[in-house]
Parts: sequence; C-alpha cells; structure tokens
Amino acid sequence: MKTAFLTGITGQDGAYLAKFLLERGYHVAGLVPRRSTVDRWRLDYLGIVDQVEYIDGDIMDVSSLIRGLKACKPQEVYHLAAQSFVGSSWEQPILTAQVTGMGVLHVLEAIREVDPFIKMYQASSSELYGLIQEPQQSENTPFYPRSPYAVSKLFGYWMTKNYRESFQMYACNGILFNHESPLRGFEFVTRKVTDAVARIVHQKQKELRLGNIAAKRDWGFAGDYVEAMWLMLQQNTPDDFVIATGKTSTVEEMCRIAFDYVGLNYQDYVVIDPALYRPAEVDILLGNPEKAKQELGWAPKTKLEQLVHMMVEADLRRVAKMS
Ligand code: NDP
Ligand code: GDR
Repeated sequence: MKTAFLTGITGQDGAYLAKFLLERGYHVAGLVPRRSTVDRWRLDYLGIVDQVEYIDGDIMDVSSLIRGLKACKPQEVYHLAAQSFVGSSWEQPILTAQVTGMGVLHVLEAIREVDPFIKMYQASSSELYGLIQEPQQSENTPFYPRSPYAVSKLFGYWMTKNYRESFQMYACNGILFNHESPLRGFEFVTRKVTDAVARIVHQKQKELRLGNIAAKRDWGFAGDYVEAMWLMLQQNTPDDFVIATGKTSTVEEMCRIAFDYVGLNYQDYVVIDPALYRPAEVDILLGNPEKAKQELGWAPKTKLEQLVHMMVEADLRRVAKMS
C-alpha cells in the first residue's frame, strides 16, 4: 500500500485529494497545525474524516515535518498548505511570504533530509502570471506576480525547480488556475457569490458587495484538478504542468449564472464597493492545458455552469438547515 503525506489536508484541495487517494487504496496522512478549534468540516463533508491519519505539525516548523515524514514514510508528498487568499496577502505580507514562500523550502528540505526519493507536488498558481504578457498562458509564459501571495508562490516555484535540478528530486509544479467547489473558502469570490445567493433566497441577506467584477478567471472544479496533481507524480520524469479549462469568464458573468439559477437578476443585488478593489489586480487569466492533455492524459470534466450550479445547490441546502 502506498502512503501519501498531505500538507493542507483540511483545505479545499487537501480534502478532495485525500478522498481521491483513499479511493485508489492509498494510506493518507495529513499534517495538521495546532489551532484553538479543531475544524475538519471539509473531510467530514466528504465522509472521510475517520479514514485519515493526522500528524501534528506546521510547515513553519521543519522539525515537525521531518518527524511526520519519518513516522509515516510516504512515497508521495503533496504540499498544499499556504496562506492562500490573495486579498489577505497585502494585509499580512510577511506571514504570507513565510508560509506560502518559505514553507515550500521547509518541505523540500525535510524531504531531502529524510528520503530524497520521495516524490513531491508543489501547489503553484496561475497568479504567477499576474500582469499578463500572452493572451493564453502556458508553461512557457513569463511570470509577473502582482501580489505578495504571487511573489511568495514564485519563490516556491523556483525552489521546487531548483531542487529538482540540483538534487535530482522528483518535484513537480502544478500551475493550477482557479478551482472551486462546495468546499471553497467563503472569502473567495465564487463562494461569496453562491453563499449570498442562498442567503438572499432565504431572506438572510439583502445585497452582495463585490469589488472588481470585470476581472476574468479560468475557473474549474477542484474535484477534477486533484486528479492532475496525482498524475504528475505517476510519470517517469518530473515536470511542471498548467492545469486549466482553457475558458475565461468575468466575475460578473459568474454572478449572472449563480443568480439566474434561482430565477433572480444579479443586477438587483450586486453593489460595487470600491473598498473591495485590490491594490494591484490580475485582470485576466486564461490557461492553456494542452501539455497536461498530451502528456498526462488529463482534461477538465466540469463546465463553469455545472460548477456554479453545484455550488449554489450546496449553499441552498446548507442555508436552509440554518433556518
Ligand atoms: P485552502 O486555503 O482551502 O487550504 C489551505 C490549507 O493550508 C489549510 O488546510 C490550512 O490549514 C493549511 N495551512 C495554512 N497554514 C499552515 C501552516 N502554517 N502549517 C500547516 N498547514 C497550514 O487552499 P486550497 O485548498 O484552495 O489550495 C491549496 C493550495 O493550492 C494552496 O497552496 C493554494 O495557494 C494553491 N492554489 C489554489 C488554487 C485554487 O484555486 N484553489 C489555485 C492555485 C493554487 P488551516 O485551515 O488550519 O489554517
Ligand atoms: P484569486 O481568487 O485572487 O484569483 O485567487 P478570488 O476568488 O479571491 O478573486 C478572484 C477575482 O475576483 C475579484 N473580486 C473579488 N474577490 C474576492 N475574494 N472578493 C470580492 O468581493 C471580490 N470582488 C471581485 C478579485 O479582485 C479577483 O480578480 C485564487 C486563490 O485560490 C489563490 O490561492 C490561487 O492561487 C488563485 O486563485 C489561482
């Protein structure tokens, strides 16, 4: 039986990936940082909360990573933990640089120390592209990060590549474009919208305040994207891959789909709040997943409409239970 060690197992991707790996017969171990309240709602939602081994530790504490790797002896490490909200990265730039940037180096060093043959997946991001220099972004598009979050991810991206080239480690960057689900955090725009739709339907909210609704994103379903993470670690040689749908939509269009689904007009509820604009914006992202299709045999399965409907339905059920 193979063992996978996940950082960020309590996050959106960690939960979907843990389920995916358990279904393939893996033993799944997850690093869990100490928090004042234990919250494993995503693993609970997927019905796997009791099927995972939890290892106390924090990616900022290399000794805990080393102890964790020695204890569960994984063949594969999926490094997903991060301060992952771009918006907060301007409020907490130093913490973001430490957790989202240096955290990657801690994981690489722990692997190098314990067993350099462990394969590692690094959660890189389309935010690396930032100020877009090519209409559709591939593995060869230059980076221009536009937030402390993106600059921190750039450090992690290059460290991963550098350890691959320096120490012949099997380490891959998945350059994932935005992916969403009913397990998405409530601060991200898609979830903020679908939660608001459900609350408006149940008369718990009157309006939805948003920032830049002209921003365009290439949105996919997290459940589809975790398969690509796994596929990257099943190849003969390590490499970096863009994972995306190849389609882009504005935040406004995403809102329209969500409100339409419950028979409401988004224009009656959305209020633009300049305070929600970011100091520097990534105006448009559109990924080219061709290399992943050719070399991994991976393709996205879920269209934006299906994804938004799935999220609205989940939020309608959740908010109804609160009534
Ligand atoms: P989430 O924010 O949902 O999950 C982040 C996870 O990291 C949580 O489990 C969190 O635990 C954990 N974590 C945070 N700080 C620490 C720490 N110091 N030590 C250990 N664990 C920690 O993110 P997603 O699941 O959406 O994303 C997974 C990864 O993929 C992230 O690195 C993100 O930056 C990256 N990414 C995400 C994309 C997306 O669209 N979702 C696209 C591209 C990249 P806790 O909740 O207890 O703090
Ligand atoms: P993003 O996701 O920054 O792309 O990072 P987010 O959903 O936060 O923003 C997407 C776009 O929507 C605009 N926007 C708003 N965003 C939020 N959160 N709240 C609002 O009220 C709002 N109004 C408009 C934003 O300005 C932005 O243009 C996500 C994260 O998962 C990262 O960890 C990951 O690396 C990238 O996706 C790829």
